[in-house]
Amino acid sequence: MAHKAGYVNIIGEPNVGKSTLLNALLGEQLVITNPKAQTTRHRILGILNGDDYQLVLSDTPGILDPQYRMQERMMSAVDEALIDADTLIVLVEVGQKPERSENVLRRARRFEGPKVLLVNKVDAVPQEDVLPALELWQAALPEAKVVPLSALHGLNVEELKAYLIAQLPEHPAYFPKDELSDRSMRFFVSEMIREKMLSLYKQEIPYSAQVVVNSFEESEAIVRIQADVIVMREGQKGIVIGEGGKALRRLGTEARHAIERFVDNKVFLDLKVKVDPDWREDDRKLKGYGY
Ligand SMILES: Nc1nc2c(ncn2[C@@H]2O[C@H](COP(=O)(O)OP(=O)(O)OP(=O)(O)O)[C@@H](O)[C@H]2O)c(=O)[nH]1
Ligand SMILES: [Mg+2]
Repeated sequence: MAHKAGYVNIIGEPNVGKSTLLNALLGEQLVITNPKAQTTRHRILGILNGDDYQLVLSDTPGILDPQYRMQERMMSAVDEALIDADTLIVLVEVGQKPERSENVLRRARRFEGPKVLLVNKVDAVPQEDVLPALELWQAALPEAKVVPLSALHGLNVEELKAYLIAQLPEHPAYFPKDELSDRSMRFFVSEMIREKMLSLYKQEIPYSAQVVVNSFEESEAIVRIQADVIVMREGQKGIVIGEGGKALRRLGTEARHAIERFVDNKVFLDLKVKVDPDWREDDRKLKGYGY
């Protein structure tokens, strides 16, 4: 049987459910999701392997007008995903207005291959609101196949997966067939810590923070991890640590539980908080952090 493989890349505004969709298609909680916007900062591959196919899915950061260097790097990651896509998924959420989504539509129109526009979160609105939304988006991007979706509750996810696999081009596998992602365990650990920061801290703290895993030592009985949380100001460091270290302990405990589920082992997590005022603007540092 001929082998099929291709890239299917997901783009959209922040918070529309791109990462939730990637996880749903993979059937695994691979990438972090969160009700706060700008959860995803990198292009992350999730690879779905079958005997005769390999579907390489890309999650990307939500499209925005960049305000600082890190956000510029995030938008470069989006634009890279438009270059190698065999099929483009444009994800929008029901209620979103096409006329306010020019940043997304402009990129979608430029892409020359097949496009699927998914209207997500249809579980969250009355059923009679869905059809008008589909019609609006079909008019905005006439060449796209427009489909309603609930990435969270699985509506149309299996159908979408079957469609994406069916239209893959004949091609050898791009990655070893036992790989689930292009990213390392250390990367996913840092993401899980960052996701807990999004949940636990208000306002600018999560957006000013970077997490770096310095060591990851796995033995049969336990995984020992040391990670730094890097923030931009002393005041933020104080908030992350909290009174008597309470907030940092809570972050450590919640992150540890998430990491334990991910690695399926006991975890010892040592978290340190550091200040680096310009990490979001400094090209060399951003590069070091994988942006
Ligand atoms: N009701 C409902 N909520 C959803 C659905 N899909 C995603 N969500 C929620 O929407 C929020 C954002 O989801 P994410 O997957 O993190 O969104 P994203 O597009 O990756 O966001 P960024 O990475 O910040 O750009 C989370 O709270 C999800 O649980 C859906 O189908 N229905
Ligand atoms: Mg995301």
